[in-house]
Amino acid sequence: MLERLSNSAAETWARAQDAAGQILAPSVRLGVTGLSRSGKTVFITSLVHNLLAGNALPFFEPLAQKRIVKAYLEPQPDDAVPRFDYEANLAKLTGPAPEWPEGTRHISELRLTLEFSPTAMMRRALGTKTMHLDIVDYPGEWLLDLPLLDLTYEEWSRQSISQAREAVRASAAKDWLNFLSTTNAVAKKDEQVAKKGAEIFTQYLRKCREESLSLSSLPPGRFLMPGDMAGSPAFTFFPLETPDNAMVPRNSLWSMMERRYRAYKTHVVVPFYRDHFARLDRQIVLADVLTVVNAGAAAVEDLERALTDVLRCYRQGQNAWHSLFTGRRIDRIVFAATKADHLHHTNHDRLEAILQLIAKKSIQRASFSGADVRAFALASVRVTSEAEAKYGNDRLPCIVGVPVKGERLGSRMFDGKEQLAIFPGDLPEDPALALTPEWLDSGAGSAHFVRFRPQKQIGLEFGQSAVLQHIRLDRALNFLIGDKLS
Ligand SMILES: Nc1nc2c(ncn2[C@@H]2O[C@H](COP(=O)(O)OP(=O)(O)OP(=O)(O)O)[C@@H](O)[C@H]2O)c(=O)[nH]1
Ligand SMILES: [Mg+2]
Repeated sequence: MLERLSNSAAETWARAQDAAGQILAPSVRLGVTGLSRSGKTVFITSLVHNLLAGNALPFFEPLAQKRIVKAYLEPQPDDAVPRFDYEANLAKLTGPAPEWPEGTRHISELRLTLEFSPTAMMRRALGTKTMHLDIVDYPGEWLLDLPLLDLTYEEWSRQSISQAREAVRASAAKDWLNFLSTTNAVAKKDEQVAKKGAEIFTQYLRKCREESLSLSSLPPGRFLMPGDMAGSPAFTFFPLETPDNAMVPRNSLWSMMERRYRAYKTHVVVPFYRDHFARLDRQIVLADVLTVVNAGAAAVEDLERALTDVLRCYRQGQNAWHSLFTGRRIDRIVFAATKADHLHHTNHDRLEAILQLIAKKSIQRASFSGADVRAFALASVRVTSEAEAKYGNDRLPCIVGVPVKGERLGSRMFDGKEQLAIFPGDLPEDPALALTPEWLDSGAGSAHFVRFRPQKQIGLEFGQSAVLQHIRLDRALNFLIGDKLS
């Protein structure tokens, strides 16, 4: 396996280009990832829009200090990666009938160029400087594949089967475990069994991802998020119980699965690592933490496991495969809890504290050091406002918004026009309490969440430009790139 990991000519060329470009105008490659529906597309669209429009980002120091002279989009440096469809996404969010952008299934990239005046007097005297911000949007499912590079097929099979037997996965895993119990690993290889097994295994992973379970750690990532190679043999495998026999026949199902697992790593995981992951400077990992908290203790634990795995990928020098690539070094990582506008502002700090605690535990579990890791709670696009509702003698802090058509709350179904004020519930002040199984599984955490529509921009009909409201986007941005603009 390892010899296949050696640097390819393409990688060397990409790096030479990177290095040459750095001299003319430095670039920062920012990876934006998170599981499906975590809010990557909306995050990038809002971030770029707010920077291009010079909107209020009071905690983004370079802008607050009026040092950003110009911001504009430029063609991206990587010809083989699709461009992030910024214009279409923005048009959806800010059109006359605003909608959320479509889900995305591929990696994409966008280059935003910033001209800025440096902070130091001496450097400022030399004029403005230019920095390219290359934003790379890729599925978190692919990132969670990187740990597979350290696992043999046998180790991965053992791990996957023992996870499938965990109580929380019991109902989702039933069909898959039944199939496994009737499958003989040393029987003759059979393409139809391979196909069927991969299908049932994928269905199981899909069920684990559904909102009621909201599990995060579900490799192989391309089973859920295939990209371009869907249906190829490298995708047609599944875990098997380790056979007792010392000698496994070469034409057995086990050997076939083992070879395909290796092919998956060679043709899918390694190229992703080499061409994208190893070239990043900064990383933000988005997570829909509220949905995870709502799903209960097992989902939170799985998020923690996923973040631990993510951090292990960044432990440079400690992974066997890491040393084979001379990648850039990620020195700042943000974990962000998205959609904070589902909570009243009095709960934003609490949500952030919960994610901070999850991150802290993950850092410990991964024995991670080497990059500065921060946690933020944010809403890339704020679509709710706040109000107080009288309830008996109490006044409840509510959020107000227009639920997406077809959303339900109890027996009520929404038409996409009606406005709703709900009390979304309170997170505990002490984050440690919020992470106890007692609280998570007591139902106390299951706030009433519905998806809200983006709001119509006021003033558009008078020719004013759109302003995407956000919550704390500027703080995350300042940590991610503020220092590069000093
Ligand atoms: N209220 C609120 N909802 C948000 C916000 N960001 C994202 N959402 C919701 O989350 C959904 C998914 O957001 P996307 O940005 O498309 O998520 P993604 O990670 O790009 O998803 P995939 O492309 O499917 O992987 C949206 O359709 C919205 O319903 C936010 O800031 N506030
Ligand atoms: Mg997307």
